[in-house]
Amino acid sequence: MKTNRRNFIKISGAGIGTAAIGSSVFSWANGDLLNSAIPTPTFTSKTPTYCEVCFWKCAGWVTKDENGEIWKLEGHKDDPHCNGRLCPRGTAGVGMYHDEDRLKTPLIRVEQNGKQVFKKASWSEAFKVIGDKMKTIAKEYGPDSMALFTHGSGGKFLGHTLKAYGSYNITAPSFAQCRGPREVAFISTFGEGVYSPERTDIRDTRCLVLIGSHIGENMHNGQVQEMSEAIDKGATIITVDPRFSTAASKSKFWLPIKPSTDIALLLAWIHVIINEEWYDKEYVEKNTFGFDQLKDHVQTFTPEWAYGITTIEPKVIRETAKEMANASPAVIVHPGRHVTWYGDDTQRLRAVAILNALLGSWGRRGGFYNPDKVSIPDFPHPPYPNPKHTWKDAADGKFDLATEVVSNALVDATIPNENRDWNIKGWIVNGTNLIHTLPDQERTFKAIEALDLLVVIDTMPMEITGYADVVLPECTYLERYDSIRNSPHREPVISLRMPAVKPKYDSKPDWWIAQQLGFELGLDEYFQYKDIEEVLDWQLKKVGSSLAEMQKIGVKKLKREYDDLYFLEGQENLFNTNTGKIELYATDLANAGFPPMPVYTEHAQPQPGFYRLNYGRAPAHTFSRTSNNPNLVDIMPENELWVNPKVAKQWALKNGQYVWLKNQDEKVSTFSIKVRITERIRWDSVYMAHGFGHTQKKLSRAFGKGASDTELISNVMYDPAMGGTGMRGNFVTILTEKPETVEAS
Ligand SMILES: Nc1nc2c(c(=O)[nH]1)N[C@H]1C(S)=C(S)[C@@H](COP(=O)(O)OP(=O)(O)OC[C@H]3O[C@@H](n4cnc5c(=O)[nH]c(N)nc54)[C@H](O)[C@@H]3O)O[C@H]1N2
Ligand SMILES: Nc1nc2c(c(=O)[nH]1)N[C@H]1C(S)=C(S)[C@@H](COP(=O)(O)OP(=O)(O)OC[C@H]3O[C@@H](n4cnc5c(=O)[nH]c(N)nc54)[C@H](O)[C@@H]3O)O[C@H]1N2
Ligand code: SF4
Ligand SMILES: [Mo]
Repeated sequence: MKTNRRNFIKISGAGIGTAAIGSSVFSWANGDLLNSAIPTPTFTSKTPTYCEVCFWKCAGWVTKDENGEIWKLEGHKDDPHCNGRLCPRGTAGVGMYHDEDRLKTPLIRVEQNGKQVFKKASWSEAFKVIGDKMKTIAKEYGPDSMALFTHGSGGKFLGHTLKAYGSYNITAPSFAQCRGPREVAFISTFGEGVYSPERTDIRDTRCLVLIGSHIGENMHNGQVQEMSEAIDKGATIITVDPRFSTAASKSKFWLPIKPSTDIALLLAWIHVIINEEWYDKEYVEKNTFGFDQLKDHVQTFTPEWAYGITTIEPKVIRETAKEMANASPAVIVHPGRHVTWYGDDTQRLRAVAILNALLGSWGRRGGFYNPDKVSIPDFPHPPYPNPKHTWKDAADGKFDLATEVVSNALVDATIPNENRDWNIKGWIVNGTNLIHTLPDQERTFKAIEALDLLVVIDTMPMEITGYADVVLPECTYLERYDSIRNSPHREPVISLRMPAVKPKYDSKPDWWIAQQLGFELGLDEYFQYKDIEEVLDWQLKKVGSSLAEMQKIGVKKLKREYDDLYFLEGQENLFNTNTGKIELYATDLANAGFPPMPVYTEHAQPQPGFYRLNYGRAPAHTFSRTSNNPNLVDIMPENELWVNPKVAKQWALKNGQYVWLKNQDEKVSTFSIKVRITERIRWDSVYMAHGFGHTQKKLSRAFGKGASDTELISNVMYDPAMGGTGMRGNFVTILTEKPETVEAS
């Protein structure tokens, strides 16, 4: 289906809420300043930071007024992640600091009159409980029976403590619940991953193909800005999404694909581009391995074949393939980010990688650039002990191609299994609300049940803190130093976060928590520094700066060592794959027993009366972490259920009515969700933003607001290659009457 701006205006005019935010998203990226109406106070001081509201990590400044109160947060103009502009969530980051529901002191679980309660504790009491338990675990089961789940900046410090203690079971949900399949697929194809920020050269692209990626609702800052810039410069946007997303509204082509059938579309595009000889012949000849096998492989995957599967007309498939070819090599078939959908995600992302290879976009301007980063040396410490077990020992040879630790495999390794002599016995959970983050909550609860020790480090009382033996309150990013941000970009760049204000209550930074826990465990030799300033200054001096300099400038760009942002004409390219070429035929997948070229698998479709549960991002929120933020609650207090008018009619639903949902496994949503009737969703699916439906009563603004998608994701489609948790194979039916729900915690 072709769209243009006029018919978007019509649609968004008829819609509500998100549609309005949707269009403002891009005007924000075009440079409208959010804070322009605020008068400047008489005296201000500025300290550098980088944002922790999401993982794009934009660098910025914290400005304080004459009373030393935080007055505003703004973007750092030298920072390529943000180009001087924070997104609305980033501007509202100060709400994390002000939130009166914050964790205030360490808490220890105790029994009182036969009931388990949290007792306020001092830090030394809390460390004593944790240290004693960790020493017992090390003695009885081995130190590799401890695991660390961590998401966010402080993970490096705690990871160091865990490795010094003797465990490498350190995992972030951003691999197996998020970008893992694309990293594995791109490493298989090009010998390198996509990384974060993505190495997509969007600002100079002439054609951007978004498959699911809903940039604009997915508010990763620099990426939204570059897409806006590309549109202004006349780039074609092609969006493949069963839902009319904000990105779809900016697109020349919107392909409302039948959910779960993308691989068929990708194979048909590959078929057309090869058979019409629209690929970059010289590039393919010179750089790739396996072209002939690929050509044979796709012969039957015609647009007519794909039409029957995807519902996308053959003419549209050919026309969009031609658009891509016309733009080549300045074309990006975007790899997406949260790509754990249907369990065959590595296969889908391989098809995406192959398409980019055929169009010659890898290593080319307007395609994928070669990023560079500053490597920050570790502060000197003795070597870490070698652990006897890692998660792989519990995975029975599964997920062989995983390039990072698989969170869900650590959960499995925690659930006792009589065929295994090694189980995980203790978790430290830092900055990840596993109850909302991992699908199949029953499994998460089963693992938590089996633990001897659960330590949770968070800024807020979240669902996961309710299950902890010990809760440690971290101070917010505005109150602390952290590790140097050295993410890869077009130019190597570093950024400093330092405290703008003193930690509120009895909260402490992760670097301090990690060091004190190290002392408690007798690992003093690994922590031979007075404080973090000593470590940062030492590290910064190694890379040509200093703490004093970074405190003043916040962001420092360094020179690229080589002129290799793009491939040079006439240059021989060597890729880090088995063949040294871009592998259209993936030898590592073949060696591990997986299909070396992408295959389409048919997935289950909803039964009558059920709808596929689709979910995604809301521009004003980040996962479950901002739903209590006083500044953001005002913009979006709850999520809504997008329902097609045809479905609404069948169920006699009205706009604004509250309903409950029940999935294929009889899981019922704890809370109700408000119906939003809209043409923007297909009739076979319903849609909601992730991150709502909090059951933690201590979240005074977020408790009971909206519904949780995670509660309804009990069917997980595991990616056999790398352990990713496909979450989109769940179906829900609508309950208009209040069911007997579980009592919330
Ligand atoms: N505001 C905001 N922005 C964020 C975040 C946030 O929390 N808040 N989180 C960040 C993070 S960590 C990530 S990983 C990214 C995630 O953002 P993306 O990687 O862009 O999004 P996905 O979750 O993969 O995709 C969601 C889109 O996929 C569509 N979709 C559903 N099923 C199918 C299908 O079968 N085929 C196709 N083609 N499309 C389908 C949905 O309709 C929806 O529009 O967002 C980042 N940006
Ligand atoms: N059902 C479902 N599951 C998903 C997704 C989905 O869309 N739907 N998305 C997946 C994706 S793409 C990702 S990347 C993951 C994200 O998963 P998570 O990162 O686990 O996401 P959040 O739910 O925001 O949990 C973050 C936790 O960190 C805490 N926190 C915030 N700031 C700080 C801090 O400075 N220090 C500490 N110690 N804690 C802090 C918050 O209070 C919150 O408890 O979730 C994945 N899981
Ligand atoms: S994109 Fe927004 S929320 Fe994310 S780091 Fe940047 S300013 Fe913060
Ligand atoms: Mo993510």
